[in-house]
Amino acid sequence: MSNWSSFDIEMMSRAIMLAEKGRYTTRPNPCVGCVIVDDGNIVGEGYHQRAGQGHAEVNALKMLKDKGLSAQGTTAYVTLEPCSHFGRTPPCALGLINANVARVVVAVTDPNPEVSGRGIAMLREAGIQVDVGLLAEQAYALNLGFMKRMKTGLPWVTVKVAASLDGKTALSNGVSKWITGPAARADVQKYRASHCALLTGIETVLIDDPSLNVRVESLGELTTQLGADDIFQPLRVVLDSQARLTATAKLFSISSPILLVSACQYPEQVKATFPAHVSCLVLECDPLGRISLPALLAYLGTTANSVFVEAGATLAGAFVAQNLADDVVLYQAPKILGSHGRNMLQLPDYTTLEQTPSLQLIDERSIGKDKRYILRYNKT
Ligand code: AOF
Ligand code: ZN
Repeated sequence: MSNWSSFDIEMMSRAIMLAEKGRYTTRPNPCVGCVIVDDGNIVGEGYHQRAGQGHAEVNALKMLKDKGLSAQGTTAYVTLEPCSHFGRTPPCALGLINANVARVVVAVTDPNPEVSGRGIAMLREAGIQVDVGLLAEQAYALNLGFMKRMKTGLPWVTVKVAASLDGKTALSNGVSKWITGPAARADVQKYRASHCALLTGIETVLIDDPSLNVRVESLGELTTQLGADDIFQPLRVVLDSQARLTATAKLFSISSPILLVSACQYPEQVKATFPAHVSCLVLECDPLGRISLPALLAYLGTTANSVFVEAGATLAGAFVAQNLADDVVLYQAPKILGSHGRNMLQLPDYTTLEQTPSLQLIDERSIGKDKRYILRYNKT
């Protein structure tokens, strides 16, 4: 359908706004919002808060029920196709059918192979009018990671870089603290909090000894909105091809899960000192002895919608050079570190402009005294 009324647009915008509230808590499920309208009035609304809990439609229908209202003859606006499968919860399509909803407006179809059009078919078979495609682009953008993983089995990859105006991350002698300011660093915490997995390399762990967790106190108003218990700690992934890491790393002192990926087994006596929240995975290497990033992403894609790469120039550059990044988030500080400073990305020597990565600027803004650019790869 293409002739949407301004009322339809207003209702779906509201459903998208509701879906957005689940951004930090629904993973690996998608963010979904639902608004139920009776005769031009919103009578129920809801969003999916957590995997395992009620879907958006169920929460919206519950609001009606709590008010003692019937959903008979109503219109439901849903940002994602209602599910058709018995997962952790029963099918939402069935819930809408049983509630006698008259019309369902869907923003985007659900690429989950368990659903993928069947929710819409179920509704139509039950005689419900279903209109699809309203504000599809915005609704799709709510769940880039979920959508990509459902379609390809791979997570959405965002590579973070913090650099100077001249694209350097450190002086030639390695001095790097702090290139960007506190506001940019707090912004990074929000990125961490919204991702399923954080990825770094052994060099960064050995040199910087990061915790690589979400620091709740840095999330500002988000914590009051969510409650500290709702803050999700992503899986921390370290690429350590030669199995060099030992249990003294600061990373280990925080109890959220860690995955160490190497090309050979860790020595048994070292492994024995790893705490229980650490697991190890051996993956194949490329001819240069680097862990295969496609194999890594295929593995992470079994559970993670999104991966946030916070690594040095070699690993971050490898994602870019191998065309495996979806977004680059670049924090740029108003500093100049000089031509001998360290490059932000280690990349091949391109000889034609056609070989260089093709990026589109999605967003550009000031964060404190720094700039943040979100660049998206144009994939063919
Ligand atoms: C909907 N409404 O609000 C959401 C949907 O494990 P479950 O039972 O929670 O099912 C998860 C799947 O359901 C998820 O992969 C996606 O296909 C769909 N999510 N569907 O109708 C919702 N969150
Ligand atoms: Zn559902």
